[in-house]
Amino acid sequence: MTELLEKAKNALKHAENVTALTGAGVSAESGVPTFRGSGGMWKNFRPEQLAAPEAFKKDPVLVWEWYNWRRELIASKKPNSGHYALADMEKYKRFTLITQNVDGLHHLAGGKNILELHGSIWKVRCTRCGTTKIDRSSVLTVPPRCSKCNGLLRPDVVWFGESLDMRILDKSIDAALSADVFLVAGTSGVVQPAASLARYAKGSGAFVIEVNMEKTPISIEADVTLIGKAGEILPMLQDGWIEGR
Ligand code: BJW
Ligand code: ZN
Repeated sequence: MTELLEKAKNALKHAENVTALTGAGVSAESGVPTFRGSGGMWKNFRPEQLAAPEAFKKDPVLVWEWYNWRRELIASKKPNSGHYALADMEKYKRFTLITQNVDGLHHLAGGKNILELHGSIWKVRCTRCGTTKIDRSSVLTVPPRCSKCNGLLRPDVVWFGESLDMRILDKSIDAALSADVFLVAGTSGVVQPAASLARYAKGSGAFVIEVNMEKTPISIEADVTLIGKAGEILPMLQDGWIEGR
């Protein structure tokens, strides 16, 4: 582990351009449940059953109840040392943070150049007129309606089978392709197209560092996989980019 950690720190030290991709594991130590694994269930529903347009069409109240539960839970959580370590990188490197997380905790930690690949749980979008707005109230009347056209509002997040925002995806691909170091933390690496970004980065010559509690499909691409908690390992890597300033 020490040798791998030193290798990763050395790559960060010499990098000019760093891109990170984060997933739910980075927020796990803040108390936000991950999607897959033991903590991912809500009232016997798997996230895949609710984070889907078909589920919303069939039962918008049920889907909104799940989102309300998550909004309330996330509102009570704070960024952890992993979020803060990543926010610190912006001071030293050309840095892009791509996150699959919708919780907003990277912003709360002070991060600025953030691409929210799967949207934000704090934004709502009208299914009729398309208006989007930020709504941080922890409990919305279920199901909420648009103040302009009375259409049904939905969370402004990306569900399974839906296209990602192409501007954000294009910027993410550019950031992956231009990175000297691509740092992947806390993602199971099973959801596309996010999971392919490490491969794009690797293909264009980046040194790929993975931080996770276990090996994932991304480990094949990774030059170094550091097994452990993001909230512990990311601050350890911090010396690498600070030394390289
Ligand atoms: C720790 C830790 C600690 C724990 N420290 N680590 C190509 C092949 C096959 C399928 C597809 C494909 N292209 C597209 C698809 C279909 C689909 C897909 O990927 N399916 C696969 C699951 C098979 N993708 C899509 O539908 C995407 N759309 C798309 O591509 O559009 C074009 C298209 C349309 C139609 C057909 C084909 C293409 C959209 C995907 C949207 C994902 N949405 C969600 C919900 C967001 C909203 C919400 O939050 O409510 O995004 S699903 C959920 O998974 C969420 C997450 O962002 C995403 C990824 O999860 P993540 O972050 O990796 O979390 P976990 O829980 O999986 O993993 C946590 C990890 O942390 C674990 O590894 C732990 O070990 C680790 N960990 N504690 C460090 N302390
Ligand atoms: Zn509307």
